[in-house]
Amino acid sequence: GYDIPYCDGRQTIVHLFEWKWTDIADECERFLGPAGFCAVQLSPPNEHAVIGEDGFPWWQRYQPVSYKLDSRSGTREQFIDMVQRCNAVQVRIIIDAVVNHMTGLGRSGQGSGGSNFNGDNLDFPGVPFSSSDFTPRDMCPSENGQINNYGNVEEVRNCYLVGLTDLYGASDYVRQKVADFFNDAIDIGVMGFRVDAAKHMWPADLEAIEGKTHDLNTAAGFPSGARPFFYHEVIDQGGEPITVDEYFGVGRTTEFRFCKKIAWGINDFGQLGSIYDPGWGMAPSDKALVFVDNHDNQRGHGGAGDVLTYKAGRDYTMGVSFALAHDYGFMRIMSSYYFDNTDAGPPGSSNGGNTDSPIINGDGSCGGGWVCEHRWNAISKMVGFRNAVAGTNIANWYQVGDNVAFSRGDKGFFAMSKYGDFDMTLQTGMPAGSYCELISGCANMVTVNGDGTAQISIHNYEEPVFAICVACDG
Ligand code: QV4
Ligand code: CA
Repeated sequence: GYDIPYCDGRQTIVHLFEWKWTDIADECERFLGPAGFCAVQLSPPNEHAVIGEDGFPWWQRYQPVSYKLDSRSGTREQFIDMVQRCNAVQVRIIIDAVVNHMTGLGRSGQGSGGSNFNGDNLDFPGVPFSSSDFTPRDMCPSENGQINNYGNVEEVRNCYLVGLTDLYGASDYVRQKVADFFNDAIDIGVMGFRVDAAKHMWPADLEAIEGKTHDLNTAAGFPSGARPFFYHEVIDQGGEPITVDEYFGVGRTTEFRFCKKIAWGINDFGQLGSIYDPGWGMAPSDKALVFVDNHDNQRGHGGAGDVLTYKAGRDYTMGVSFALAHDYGFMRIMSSYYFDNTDAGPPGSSNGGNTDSPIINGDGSCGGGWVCEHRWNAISKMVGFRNAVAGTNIANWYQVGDNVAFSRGDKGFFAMSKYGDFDMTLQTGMPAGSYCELISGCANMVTVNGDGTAQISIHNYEEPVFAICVACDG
């Protein structure tokens, strides 16, 4: 199926939002491989509009001009080199695939790869796409051709999303062009795709496109017959006719309710016990792609509201740590750059639209405008914890007031205390032994007794998180 990542048991994707390919290749080698990450989700790698009049915003990359691998993040050659270098250290590459639409109406000129285009004329010679490749106007029921009413399925899928020229996914030519784009990436060695705006595409069109894709490249280390990994951006918070389950046949879906659940749970630990809420229509674990925040909802775009971000650093550390300790869904971590202006592109971009590289400080943190949440101490350690406990379920649940703890089968034990002040003997479910507490870097050694109990202590206000596991010592 399309819902299985091929990561040798590694359990976490990191979205290196707006990073350059050369920097991602370096990051795979110097950090992501050793830390046990499964994959990197890229910003859209294909040619996009260049929108200087709005200061080269991040969202220009969601306005495709062609499927040439030539974007603000780098050239085709740089892309290929990144894929190869990351694959070599077991870190896979996932593309953010924008295939519901091309640029907005009113946009024209030259894309990031030098192709000419004219949005108003539905003319994208770099593919090429022309007017017959866009959804016929009479298939869109709204008066102005735009999506205004999310209660009307035809409108959501056949009209223009915020003025973006909508591709006609029922057309065999369009399907083939998209599949060619996917296959080019697969043949280079990419593992998977985040399908942008999938809610605005018909599941049958996605099924047809995915059916045309190649198996993953065995020369890149994938098993023979392995299908690409797909997760679909479907913002379903209940209350609309389009629901995540319509997409389970074509892969996983993004589970935006998880973001809210985590935010509410960190606010009130009493709610942490029902993070996965099937009664609310949340995707089952093996269909859910989960995250605490993403590039949209961290800045007030799609799915925003009640979301933790790097701006609430301590709460964010708790939210991501808890999410990584939990057994629900396949996890993606957001890695951001600092922003106040929600349109702002990456560091350096206001000056001509290019991107500055992150600076890696001596203590492992990032500088140069990059937040690098994936390098935060507790978060990166919990990535190792999640790998070590993969395949186990939550057991030995304890939650009283502002403290929570649980085991993952008999392989690991996690605890969190909101104000960093906790001392208690708890059942860990783990074999007797002496364990290194991960977040403290083994400064705290923990003894699990013959009956599985252990003294659990947390005395750290900034990182009020505790984790031990069988297969992650040292
Ligand atoms: C403007 C007007 C429109 C007008 C149009 C006319 O607002 O009313 O019709 O001009 O040309 C940008 C601008 C937007 C502009 C549009 C078209 O913000 O004002 O329209 O471009 O030029 C990102 C940003 C959008 C941005 C888009 C394209 O979030 O603001 O639009 O990129 O540059 C829903 C969807 C969900 C979506 C979410 C944001 O269900 O699928 O909205 N999320 C994904 C991505 C997201 C991206 C897109 C989809 C589009 O995660 O980052 O939108 O690819 O919830
Ligand atoms: Ca559409």
